Amino acid sequence: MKISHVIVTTAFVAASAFSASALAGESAKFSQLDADGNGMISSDEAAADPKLVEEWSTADLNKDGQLERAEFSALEQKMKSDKGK
Ligand SMILES: [Ca+2]
Repeated sequence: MKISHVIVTTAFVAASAFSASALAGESAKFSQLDADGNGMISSDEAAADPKLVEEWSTADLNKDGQLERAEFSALEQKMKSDKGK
């Protein structure tokens, strides 16, 4: 019981560290686009990046008109995998 708890906690910490470093990799571009620094890229801010405008409708996963970090990160992953084709 106690050991499995430690394993779960360790796995969670490892997963968090992984996603944090993945986010750090994306953050430069994200921060650059997030002109007002509110942690979201609005469609106005996205206009600075033609590629992002092109992908906007697929990138805005929850259709709230803003890209949060997770959505931006998912887009970067998608663009990377598209390139590999
Ligand atoms: Ca959104």
